[in-house]
Amino acid sequence: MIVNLLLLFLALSTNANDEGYCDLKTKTCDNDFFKEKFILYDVNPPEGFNLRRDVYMRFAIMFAEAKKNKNEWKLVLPPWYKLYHWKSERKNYPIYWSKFFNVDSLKSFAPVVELHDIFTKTETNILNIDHLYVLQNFPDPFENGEFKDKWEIGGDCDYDGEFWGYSNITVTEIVCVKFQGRISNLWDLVAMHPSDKFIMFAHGEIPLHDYYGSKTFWDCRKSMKFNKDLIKTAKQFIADHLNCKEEKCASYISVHWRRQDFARLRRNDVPSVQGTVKQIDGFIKKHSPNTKNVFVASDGQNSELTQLESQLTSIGYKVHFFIPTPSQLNDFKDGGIAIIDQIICSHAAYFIGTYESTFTFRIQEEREILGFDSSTTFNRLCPDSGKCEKPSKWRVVS
Ligand SMILES: Nc1nc2c(ncn2[C@@H]2O[C@H](COP(=O)(O)OP(=O)(O)OP(=O)(O)O)[C@@H](O)[C@H]2O)c(=O)[nH]1
Ligand SMILES: *[C@@H]1O[C@H](CO)[C@@H](O)[C@H](O)[C@H]1NC(C)=O
Ligand SMILES: [Mg+2]
Repeated sequence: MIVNLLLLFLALSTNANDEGYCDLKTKTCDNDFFKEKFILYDVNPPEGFNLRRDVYMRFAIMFAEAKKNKNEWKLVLPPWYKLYHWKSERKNYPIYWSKFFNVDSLKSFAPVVELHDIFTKTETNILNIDHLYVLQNFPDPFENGEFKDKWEIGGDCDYDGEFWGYSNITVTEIVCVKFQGRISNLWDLVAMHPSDKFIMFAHGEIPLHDYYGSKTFWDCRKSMKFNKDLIKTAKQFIADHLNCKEEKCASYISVHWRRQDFARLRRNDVPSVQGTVKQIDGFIKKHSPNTKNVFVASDGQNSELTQLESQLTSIGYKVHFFIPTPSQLNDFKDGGIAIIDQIICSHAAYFIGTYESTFTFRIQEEREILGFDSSTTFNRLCPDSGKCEKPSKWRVVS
């Protein structure tokens, strides 16, 4: 009874003041947790880190917009777990967002919390999700030739994730939902069970941005600042090896040379080693003839990287790679090393990317935010032969 009265009081006091009266003034309100509500999401297991960053933005924008209408739901940041490309992680423990991002900066844009923050607040040893909505595509997205926003409950589905390896996350009810269109329509699903406290969406990659490339999109993107240690390490590398202490460097060009699955499966989009050398040389001669330093970010194998390096060196360039020490790798993880590569690429005088790689897209956005001229950013490696479409330009909006 006393507890109920307390809850009532808390509910009234929040209504009276949406700044969180209780939390700020009395500090006795750790019990705030009783009235908070949380939405978790997960992404199709095989998706990579950089698409997941875009999925985050869709959810973060959905929550930031809703917060303006005093929405009480918080977004739980899904830990990074068993990512396909992160091969050096032997133990597949979940990695929290603070390892890669500045979570305070994320919070300045949207009401987000790390999963461990809600773990420490539950009273039992179980985190129970009231409804887990498993999103699925419609078999035919075009009805009468038209793509329309819609959703429909029903059909068969399974949750194909693993709750980030936590066996103490449980679910009361799984709901299968065919869904297409804008992410803000997920609020209709949320509204079906207003007394839920924890809900979750699986296949969070299915809903789309309400407005891709809008000012809000870029505000969100700007809030995705990296973890400070990653920035520091990248800047130290740029200062030590690439002779630059500015934000916009003139002393090197950068290349994102995506290999692995791209080199195997996308021969029409990515060049051979020789083709890469020829294009980098041609690009520098045309745009920046005095540049000697070439920074290469790549997921390529050592043998390919050595070939690329020796061929570029033989025609007079100095090639740089960020090669982590074992302790840096252990500390930053594969994901952190990839971010360091991205930061170093972002500050270069010119950037040449890989066609349709989300890793490249994230670098291009970073450069837009830094204020580089778009012509220095939206350049791509072409296949050795055949057509080579120009990359799309997504310009920053302020
Ligand atoms: N360190 C480093 N890792 C890279 C590099 N390029 C790719 N990777 C790794 O491979 C992953 C790339 O996968 P995604 O994030 O899916 O990006 P993508 O595969 O280029 O793009 P899509 O699959 O088309 O979405 C990264 O998260 C890295 O782990 C690179 O230049 N440096
Ligand atoms: C679930 O397990 C993890 C690790 O085993 C633990 O850190 C976390 O606090 C647990 N969650 C809850 C709600 O007790
Ligand atoms: Mg990928």
